[in-house]
Amino acid sequence: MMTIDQSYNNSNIIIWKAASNIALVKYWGKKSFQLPMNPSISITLDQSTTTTKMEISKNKHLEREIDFYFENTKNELFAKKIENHFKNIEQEFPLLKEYNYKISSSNTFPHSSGLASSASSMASLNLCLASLLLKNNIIEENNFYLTASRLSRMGSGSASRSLFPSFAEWGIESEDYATNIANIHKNFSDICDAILIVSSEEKTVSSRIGHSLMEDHPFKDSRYKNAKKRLLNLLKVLENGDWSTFIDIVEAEALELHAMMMCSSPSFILMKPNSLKIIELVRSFRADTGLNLCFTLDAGPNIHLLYPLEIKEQVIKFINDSIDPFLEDGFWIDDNIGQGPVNLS
Ligand code: 2P0
Repeated sequence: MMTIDQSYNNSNIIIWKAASNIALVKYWGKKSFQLPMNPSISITLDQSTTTTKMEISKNKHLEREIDFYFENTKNELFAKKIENHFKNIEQEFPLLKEYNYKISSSNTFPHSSGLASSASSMASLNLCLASLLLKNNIIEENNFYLTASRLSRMGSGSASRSLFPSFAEWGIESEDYATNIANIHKNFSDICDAILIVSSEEKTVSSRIGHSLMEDHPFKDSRYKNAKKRLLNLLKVLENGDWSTFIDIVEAEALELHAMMMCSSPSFILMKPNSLKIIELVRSFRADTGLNLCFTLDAGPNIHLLYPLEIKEQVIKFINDSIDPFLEDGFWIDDNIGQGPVNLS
C-alpha cells in the first residue's frame, strides 16, 4: 500500500523507492514539452527499482547546489541532467531554489544490464521533490502522486507511469500525468515479467532521438491510429481477462515500435539476432504448449516475457532449457507486477 509517511517532517532526509515499468502500449513520439503523441499503458514492476535519498539543507547563498552520487560515486553526467530538470521545474516551484541537495541513488538491477533506469530513477527523485513540496504546503496531499507523476514526466516521459501500483495509463485522463488503472481482472493481477538480457551494451540511438524521428516519420499517422485503437482494446481486455487478445495486442505493439525504428530516417535497429531468436522460440513454445505467455520489448534488444504466476515453473524450465544459450552470460531478471513506490524516509 502506498502511504505518505509524514515522519520526515522534522528531518532533512527524504528517501523514496520506485520501480521501473514495462509499456504494453508504447509511448513513441512527443509533442510540445514532454507530452506524448499517443496514450500508453504499462505494468509497474516490483524488483527492478531505484532508491533515491535526498538530503536537503537551506541554501544561504541564493545559488542552489546539487551533489549527485550514483551507487556511492559522484556522477557529474547525471548531476548535469538533474540540474536541467531542476531548472525546468523551478519555474513553477521556486521554493526548490531555496535548498541545497545531496542526492544519492542506487538501483537493484545491475547498471550494465542494458535496462533503462530513467523511469525508476526519475520517479524516485521526483517523489522526493514532491515530498519536499508537500512538507512546505506547496502541494496538497490528495495531489501528491499526480504532482510526482507530472514532475517525473518532465524528466522522462515513461517515468510518469512508475508512480502507481499494478497498471498505469498516461494520456487518457491527462497528457500531463499518468494515473492508476482500476478494474484489473484477476487473470492479470499476478502477472510476471522475466526480463531476458540479450545485450547490456549501451544503445546506439537514445530514446530521445528515437522519439524525435517520429516527427517526420512516413508511418506516423497509422502508428498513432493503431496505438489508440490497441489501447482501447487493451483496456477492455484488462477488465475481461482475455489472455489471447492480450497476447495479440502486446506483441503487435512491441513489433510495431521496432518497425518504426527500422523505417525511421535515418533507420536504426535496436534488436539483436538473439532477440529475434527468442521471439521465435516464445511463439513456438506457445503453439506447442497452449500456455499464455508473450513477449514485449522496450527501446532495446532485451525481451520481457510476460506470463501469469500459475505457469511460472514451466516458464523457468523453458528459459533454462531453450532460451539460456541466447542470453548474455545466461542472465535474466525474475520480476513481477509491483505495488508502486515506497516511502523509506
Ligand atoms: C515506453 N519507451 O512507453 C516507450 C516504449 C521506450 C519504448 O518511453 O525522452 O526514456 O525521457 O521522455 O521515456 C523510452 O523513452 O523518453 C520510452 P524521454 P523515455 O516506455
